[in-house]
Amino acid sequence: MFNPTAEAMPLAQLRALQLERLQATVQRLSERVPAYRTKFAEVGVTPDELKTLGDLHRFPFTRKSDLRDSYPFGLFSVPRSELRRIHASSGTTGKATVVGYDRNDLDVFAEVVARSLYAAGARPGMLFHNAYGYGLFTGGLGTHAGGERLGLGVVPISGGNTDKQVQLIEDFGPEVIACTPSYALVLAEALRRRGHTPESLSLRYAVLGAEPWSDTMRREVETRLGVKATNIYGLSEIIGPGVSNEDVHEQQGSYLWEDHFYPEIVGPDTGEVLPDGEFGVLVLTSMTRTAMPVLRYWTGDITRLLPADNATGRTMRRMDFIQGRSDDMIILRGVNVYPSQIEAVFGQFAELRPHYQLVLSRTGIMDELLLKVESGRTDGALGREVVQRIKAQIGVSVTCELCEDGSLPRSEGGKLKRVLDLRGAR
Ligand code: DLL
Repeated sequence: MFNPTAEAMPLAQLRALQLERLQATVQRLSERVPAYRTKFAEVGVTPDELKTLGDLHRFPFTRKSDLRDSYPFGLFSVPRSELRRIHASSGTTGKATVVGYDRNDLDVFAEVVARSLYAAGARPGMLFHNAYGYGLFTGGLGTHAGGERLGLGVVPISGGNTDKQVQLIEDFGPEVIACTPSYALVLAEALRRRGHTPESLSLRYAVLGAEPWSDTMRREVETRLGVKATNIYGLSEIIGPGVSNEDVHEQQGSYLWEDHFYPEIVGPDTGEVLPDGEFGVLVLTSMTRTAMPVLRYWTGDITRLLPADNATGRTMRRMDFIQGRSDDMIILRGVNVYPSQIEAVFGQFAELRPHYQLVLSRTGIMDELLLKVESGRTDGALGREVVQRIKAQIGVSVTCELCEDGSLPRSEGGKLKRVLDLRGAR
């Protein structure tokens, strides 16, 4: 379901459409959502000041705290009777953030997920093993509806219950699987234990996201499951999964569905818009949502925008892997480090597995970072080499503990937390 009218729209036409849709969104928010009216008044901006795309930076960001402050329905711009679905994320602190969808929003959601799955290699008629969690989390139901829209046969297995997942993969023979990358590795291990080889499995395409991962992890999943894996990105505040997806033939950045979501990259400290190609915080505006449009949402996710690649025919920009979240950034004795940078370095060692954990602790005033990583070899020489390479390539001193296979936490079907911060827990 490659949609050339949208995905390969001439650039000038795309920019004109974005401006028109952004103007309508800003107008709608100003008319219907008091919290936005107040925010606009606070910075002294009015909807008619959005005359070009370059004017967007004058408008305020929306942050997670804005959603919390408006709990539960304060940012909705339709009456409650028009809602057709609600999702929420529990978050680690405080109240859940709640998002609402009307009929139009569910239609947009299914459309962008269908596009994503198509880009990932799925084709009508294939079976789709959907192991994202069903429930208040947007992953399961979101990819489900998109799969149906594309014409896939969806198996709504949800997350967890690994034995059953293995059984259904054996019995049904799905071509497409979707889950978190960390759970894909758990499934791969379980399938191997059942005597399967990557070649014996029916799976061909894996659509992985909802948590940070990297090319290192991609190679692992592809080899172990015998699939082509692509990166699906999204967040509930903007819609859920399906904000962007890589093209399976290219695997170099996820195409942002720019006719629905307007991306900006801003400096984490300054909030200034940065040019394409530079790393910063991804800020997204939903341009076609009606129940709950969100303006300039500060995702906290660090990435960069890449130009579209004409080989696929698309004109929309791509985004790189998420390097980390601005709030996950570890400042270790003055050096900023993201978990993905460390993963990229130890991924260069064939003896190390993709199962790892980062433990932050504090002795006196010194922060310490311990990398625990599974390995077939647990001798000191290998550990020392890892430490040296991290120092040489990232510039931080860490300690490294090589752990036995299977000893570190695994995904139970949802997002896996890799950073354990013990600094506050003395
Ligand atoms: O995780 C939506 C989703 C479901 C995306 C299934 C992909 C697949 P939230 O629970 O609201 O929504 O969490 C959003 O998860 O801000 C990122 O920090 C992280 N995230 C999502 N996709 C990726 C990805 C869903 N591909 C938050 N790479 C986002 C890295 C991701 N991080």
